Amino acid sequence: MKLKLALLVGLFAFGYAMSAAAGAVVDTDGDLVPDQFDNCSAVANGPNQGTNQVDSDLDGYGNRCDTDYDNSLTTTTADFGGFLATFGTNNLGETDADGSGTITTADFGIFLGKFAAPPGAPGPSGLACASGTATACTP
Ligand SMILES: [Ca+2]
Ligand SMILES: [Ca+2]
Ligand SMILES: [Ca+2]
Ligand SMILES: [Ca+2]
Repeated sequence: MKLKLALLVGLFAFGYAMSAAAGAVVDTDGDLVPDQFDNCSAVANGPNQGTNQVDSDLDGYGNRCDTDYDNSLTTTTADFGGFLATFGTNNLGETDADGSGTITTADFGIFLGKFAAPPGAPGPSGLACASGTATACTP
């Protein structure tokens, strides 16, 4: 009898541990958006940040981690040209990396971060449909 009880308690503990692991929500950047729904899974761009998942070119990578404006999968001087063309404007496109509504030196700092680390690929993104190309990502 005692053995059966111990076995039942053991199974319950095992089942509880497994269900807790299965329900675990991973949010690598701690921005309140779980990784599998986060279009910048390594950079905070959730509800408490101005960007909140904004992805102007719909490629599955949020503006906050996508400085590849021409969708070449690298961040180059060609992308810098795209940035310069909008600098100082109220363009609400993808060069507005921080979602402030104006293209400023803060956005340039984010651009430089990617540019200085070749290839400066967009992402990472937790969305399965993220392509980094002109193909729209519809989760
Ligand atoms: Ca997140
Ligand atoms: Ca994020
Ligand atoms: Ca994007
Ligand atoms: Ca590019």
